[in-house]
Amino acid sequence: MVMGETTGQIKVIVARGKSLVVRDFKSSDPYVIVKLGNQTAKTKVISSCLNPVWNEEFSFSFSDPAEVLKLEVFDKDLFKADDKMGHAQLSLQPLVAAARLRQILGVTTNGNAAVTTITDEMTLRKVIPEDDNCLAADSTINCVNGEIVQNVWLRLCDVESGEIELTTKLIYLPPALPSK
Ligand SMILES: [Ca+2]
Repeated sequence: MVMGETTGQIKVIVARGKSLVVRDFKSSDPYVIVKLGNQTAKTKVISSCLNPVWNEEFSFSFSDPAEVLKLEVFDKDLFKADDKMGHAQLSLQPLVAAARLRQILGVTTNGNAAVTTITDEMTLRKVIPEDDNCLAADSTINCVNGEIVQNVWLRLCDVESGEIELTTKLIYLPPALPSK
């Protein structure tokens, strides 16, 4: 951990898209804009593809409580404004909460060998699709080689079809706020 650090850091991997909508004649040229607070990142454009693979990684800083991660998908066009292909969002709080839990339990383990806690490879938490999230399927938060990782398929809103697969990884957890 970095001393004096007040914000956390996460890595967002935009993995791929599935069944995206047609915005040109037969296909689209999709790219994704990812936003967290006032930070913005953009994937490359993949030409003529409705099931694109990006596998691009971005880092964002965040504080606790974390802002909501927002995604917008567009079809790149050369001679007119890019067309919308839907949007989605993901709450980072389950990832942050899982990391906090691991931190707390990790500290306990050091002083008490009898307590069985989190191993290097296990599922910490499951997040299920609900009305107030964009999940297309159950999402798990896992501890993988000591890193807290969430894999998720997000269903795009305001569009006929399309899903985006993301992986979020916690790089650095901000200090917990003092309790009031
Ligand atoms: Ca296009």
